Formats: sequence, structure tokens, C-alpha cells
Amino acid sequence: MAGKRGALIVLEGVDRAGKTTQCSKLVQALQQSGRPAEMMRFPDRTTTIGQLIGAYLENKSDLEDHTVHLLFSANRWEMVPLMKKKLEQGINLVVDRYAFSGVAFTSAKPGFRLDWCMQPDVGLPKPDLVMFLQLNPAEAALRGQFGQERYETSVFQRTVQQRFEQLMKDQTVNWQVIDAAQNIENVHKDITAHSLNAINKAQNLPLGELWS
Ligand code: ADP
Ligand code: 2DT
Ligand code: MG
Repeated sequence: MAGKRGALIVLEGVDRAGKTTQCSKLVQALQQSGRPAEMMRFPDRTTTIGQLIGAYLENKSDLEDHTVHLLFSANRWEMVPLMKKKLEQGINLVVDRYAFSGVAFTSAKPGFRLDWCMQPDVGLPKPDLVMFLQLNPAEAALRGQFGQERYETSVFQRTVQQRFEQLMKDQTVNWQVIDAAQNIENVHKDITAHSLNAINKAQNLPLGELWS
């Protein structure tokens, strides 16, 4: 009989909510408790497609808005065979941003509808758990200034937050809102508890398809 599959766990949230910090801590905690775990992040700027996205985010190149949206989606699809292989091997994947960021950021631009933005990501491996790290702009500001990358302005981030709120109404996705204003250790405790629960449940369920 095949072994138990790993869980697909995603962290989402606005800039400086603590996603990258918490992804690393979660992977470390899972590994230390004897559960195989690996971190992934989107965009993955190391691939050929990812390098195009990286240059765009760093304002070193300009890309048409629909085009870059599809590149972000393609950057997820190109990792799907590897993701499925790892999950089948029983490795838990902890992912820093996923299709939800893709939809929230593009649909925050004028003229983009949520359903158009979702379409390219329909059928991706469905996360067993999506944790939204909730942090208000005033608290985010205490964590330092915005960086120099595209999208890092308070006006745009406020719209992104609203789009995430729309996406969180979707009951077909296992959303959990995490209070990201707590200290790092307490956020970590909440995230670990939800993750262990999702890992146990995922073992007995087939991997789903997102938004389909
Ligand atoms: P994100 O990946 O969501 O943009 P990061 O994990 O890079 O966020 O964290 C942004 C900054 O805030 C970093 O300097 C990090 O050390 C700090 N930080 C992360 N979590 C917390 C927390 N719970 N409380 C205070 N500062 C935090
Ligand atoms: P970080 O590497 O700091 O997380 O910033 N983005 C991300 C999109 O516009 N579409 C996507 O599909 C994804 C995954 C969010 C990456 C920036 O890229 C944005 C912030
Ligand atoms: Mg980050």
C-alpha cells in the first residue's frame, strides 16, 4: 500500500505580515517533530519564467498586466509535477504565497475581474489549508518601511487586502485567519496547531483541484 501523502499548506497575507518568517519556522518545527517538510515560494524567481517576473517586480522591466498575470500562473504550473511528486512521497509542502496572491494582486489593478484572474489557476493542486496572516496597515508600518519593489505602496496594499477578503468568502477553500499582530512565537503556535490538524486530515484524502 502506498504511504500517506503530505499536506499542501499555504501562507498568504499582505506585505510584512510575517509569511516568510512563519513558513521557515513551520518547516523547521515539522522537521524537528519527524514530519518531512519543505518550503516553496511563489513567485519562484529561479526559473526562466521566474526571472522575467523578478525583473518586473524589481522595476527593471515592464510587462503588460495580463501578460504578467499569466506568467505568475505559469510559474506555479511549471512546479506542479514536482509538487505532486513530493506530496505523494509524504513530504508536507509549506508554501509562501500561491494563487490567492496571484488573484488578489492582479485584481487590485483597474479593469481586472476576480473571475478572469482566477481562471488560469483553476485545477492547480488545492491547498489542504490556507492561513491568512491578518495584519492592519498601521501594525505593518511598525515593521519597517516599504521596499522598492512594484506593488509596495499603502494604497495598492489596501486594495489587495480587500481582494483577499473577497477570496476568503469561498467556502470550498480551507481558510484560517491568523492574528499576525501577535509576537512571532504565538503566531507560530497558532500556525503549527492548524498545520498539524491539516496534515492529519490530508493523509486520508486525495489531493484536490483548486477552484474546479
Ligand atoms: P512577509 O514575508 O509577510 O512580507 P516577513 O516574514 O518578511 O513578512 O516579515 C517582515 C518583517 O517583520 C521582518 O523584519 C520580520 O522579522 C518582522 N516580523 C515578522 N513577524 C513578526 C511579528 N509577529 N512581530 C513583529 N515583527 C515581525
Ligand atoms: P514576495 O516575493 O516578497 O512575496 O513578493 N505576486 C505574487 C503577484 O502579483 N502574483 C502572484 O501570483 C504572486 C505569487 C505579490 C512577491 C510579489 O509578487 C506579487 C508580491
Ligand atoms: Mg516574504
